[in-house]
Formats: sequence, C-alpha cells, structure tokens
Amino acid sequence: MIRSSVTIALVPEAKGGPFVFWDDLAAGCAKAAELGFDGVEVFPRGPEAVDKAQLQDLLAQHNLQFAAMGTGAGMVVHQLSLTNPDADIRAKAVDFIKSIIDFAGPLGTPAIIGSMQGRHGGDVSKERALDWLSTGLNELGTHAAQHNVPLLYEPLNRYETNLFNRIGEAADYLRTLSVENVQILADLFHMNIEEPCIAQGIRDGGDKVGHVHFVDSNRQAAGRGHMDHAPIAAALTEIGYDGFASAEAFPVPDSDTAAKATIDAFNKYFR
Ligand code: LER
Ligand code: MN
Repeated sequence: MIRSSVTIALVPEAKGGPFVFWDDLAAGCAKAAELGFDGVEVFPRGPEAVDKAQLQDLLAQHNLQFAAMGTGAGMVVHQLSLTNPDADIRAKAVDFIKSIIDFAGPLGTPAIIGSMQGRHGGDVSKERALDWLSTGLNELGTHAAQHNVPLLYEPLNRYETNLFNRIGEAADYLRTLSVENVQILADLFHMNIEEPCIAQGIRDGGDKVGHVHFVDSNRQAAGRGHMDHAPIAAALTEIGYDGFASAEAFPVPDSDTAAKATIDAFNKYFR
C-alpha cells in the first residue's frame, strides 16, 4: 500500500526551498500526525544535527514512519558532490552521504542522493562524471546494503543536473551498477519538466522506483497546480509501487495549508 509522507527541513541555508515543514522536528511530527500522514521525510543539516533519541521518541509517540532522509545539505552547506573534479571533495561527499546512511539505515530508512550527484561540464566530460557517479553509487549502495536499506537516486530537471533528467534513462543506467539496491526517487516536479508523459515515466522506472516526491506542477502541494495526478497514481499502482508519496513542496501559502492540501490529494488519489 502506498503511504503518505511530508518533508521537514532543518537546514537554515536551504530557506526558500521546497519543504513543507521547517526548523522544528517536534512541531512538524505533531502536525504530520494530526493530519493523518503515515510518515515524515527529514532533511537535516547533517547527522549530528538531529537528536536520534528525540526523533525515535517523536516517531513512536505519533505513530509515524521515517520515510527517507535527505543529503542535500552536503551540497547546500558544504558544496560537496559525487562528480566534483577534486578527488578530495568527492571523497568528502561519499563520507557525508555515508554518515546519513549510518544515521537512517539502522532505523530502516533510506538516504536520498539528489543535488549531491552534481553535474558534468568544464574540464569534466559526461563520461568522466558518470564514471565518478557510478563509483560513488556502488560504494554507497554497498554501504546501505549493510543496513538492509536501499539508496535513493533522484533524477533532477535540467536546471539542477545534466546527468540524468528522466526516469527511464536513469533506470537503465542504475541497472549497469554492480549493486542492485540503488533505486529511483521519482519527483513529480522534475518529471513534469522532463518527461513527455509523467505516467509513462513512472512505468519506465518500473521496479526501480523506490520513492516518490508527491507535488504539483508549480512545486506547490498536490492539488494546487495543474498536474493530473489520476493517471500518475494509476501508473504507480500498475508497477506495484508500495513506498511513500512524500510531499516535497513549497510551504505555500503556509506550511499547514500545504500539508492539508497534500493529504487531501493523497486521500483522493491513493485511498
Ligand atoms: C531538488 O530539486 C530535489 O528535488 C531534492 O529532492 C533533491 O535533494
Ligand atoms: Mn525531490
């Protein structure tokens, strides 16, 4: 069964980004539970910035699942990426992502690689960048497998990466890795820009789809843009997807309204 989730961002440097709840883990969890979400996705400044005992208490108290944990602070705060031309920076990127995997993995939760994938350009050819990406994903997938969790790789739109923009090409690429547990995060906002047909993009991902960012065309909460979520929900059901539809959306007009709009849309399309 597809489960609902909502994002909680704890990264001051990411202010203005597409996250529903901000700054306060306890308040975000309480509101998520009150609205009936199944889980929360946490975007931390780093693993040490989240009190693990407090998070576990909040999840238990509110009967929430821990859907996923983002690594974007590695890029936003520390400018690290898996395809940086500097080997030292690539190694630091791997270490940062490992630290998130080691925080979330024992709780059964996957880490997300989105902006930390980086891009090719300048002196770095596409072939070289993809080689570094594969090296990183193989090492990090192996690391995640020690905790029996997948690792989530997120194709982004063309303005954020030039590595993989569409789900089908990313799924084909992930099948070339030496590890099998790297799955796709299908973000409907990026797909709306890049896919000829979002539902077909989901079908192209097939069994590689491991997480969904559930949002609308304008990156506001589902239902506040012009995306038709019905065929997308049907495609997710068709591929047998049973992960989270997680709201990574702007807190527009405010966090509570965005969260309420999301859960209403979730219930309309998935229940
Ligand atoms: C970035 O645009 C995004 O969608 C995030 O989920 C990546 O970290
Ligand atoms: Mn996303």
